[in-house]
Amino acid sequence: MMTQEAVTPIMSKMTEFHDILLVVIFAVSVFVFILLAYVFVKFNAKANPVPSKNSHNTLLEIVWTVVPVIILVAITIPSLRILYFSETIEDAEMTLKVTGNQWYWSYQYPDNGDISFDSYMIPDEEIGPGQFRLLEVDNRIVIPVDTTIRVQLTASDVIHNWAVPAFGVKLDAVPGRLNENWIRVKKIGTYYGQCSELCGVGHGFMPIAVEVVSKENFALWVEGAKKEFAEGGSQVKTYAAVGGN
Ligand SMILES: [Cu+2]
Repeated sequence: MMTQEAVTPIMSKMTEFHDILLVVIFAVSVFVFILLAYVFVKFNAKANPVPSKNSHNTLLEIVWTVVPVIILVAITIPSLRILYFSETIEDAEMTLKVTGNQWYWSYQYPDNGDISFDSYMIPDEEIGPGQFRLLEVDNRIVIPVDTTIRVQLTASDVIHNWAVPAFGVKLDAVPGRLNENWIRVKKIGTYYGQCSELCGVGHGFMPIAVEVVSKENFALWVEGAKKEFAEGGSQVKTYAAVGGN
């Protein structure tokens, strides 16, 4: 609810957790609202002309300290569980290396013939019908469906952040560091994300577009992309451009 449809195991867990938190937040808000309303009605100057002189109530103070602490600890446990889950990469079938640059992304496929390319946003004046403004790129990432992919992140200049909401990935790309995460996308489709670390004047103009295709079509794309990049040639890097639909 309210988040993009979850297409990876990490995002499924995050969405479940989000829906639980929503109930907790709602319950706390309603409780506080009822208390306030009670005070407004019962203790205003008209209804309660002689105010009480109490300034302490030990039991009440312990309760209003301990109960929030219990709630926070209860939230921490599932939260940390998801964090560890996202950082434990089991049996990755391939690696996607992502490098943030001012202001575009570079992608490398070390397990697929070491394909590498840059991915720039399509500027407004070149945007075509059906393309999302500020989200579409010249070279989309293409990855296979139902495949565990290790995502490695770094940057060449300043800190960027590779964030794709439907994948539940939002991780800093830091110069001199290699951060890791993993994805396993269960649904063929096109997914978008954006740089989510303020990285300079072009921060809002380095989107992420990911095309998730069947394993067969991915193999086809790899063959096409290898040739294109070897020839240092044209911008034919999306799956559709090498004969897909
Ligand atoms: Cu950036």
